[in-house]
Amino acid sequence: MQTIKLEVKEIKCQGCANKIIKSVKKIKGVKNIEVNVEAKIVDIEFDNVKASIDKITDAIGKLNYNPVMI
Ligand SMILES: [Cu+2]
Repeated sequence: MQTIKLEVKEIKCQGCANKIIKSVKKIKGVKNIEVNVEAKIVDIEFDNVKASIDKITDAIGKLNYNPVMI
């Protein structure tokens, strides 16, 4: 299991958070995702055999957000 922390500056409200959560949860191997709207930080726990950082950042990128690893 691996965890990553992403900063997504475009997160403005809970709606943004919900969109990201919904999309990332669809990726196989993602165990948990938490979005802090105020801090614009996304924490994700995932199985690095089934999922990958690329898959996760791609999924968020497709929603027109720009995730940056921190
Ligand atoms: Cu929003």
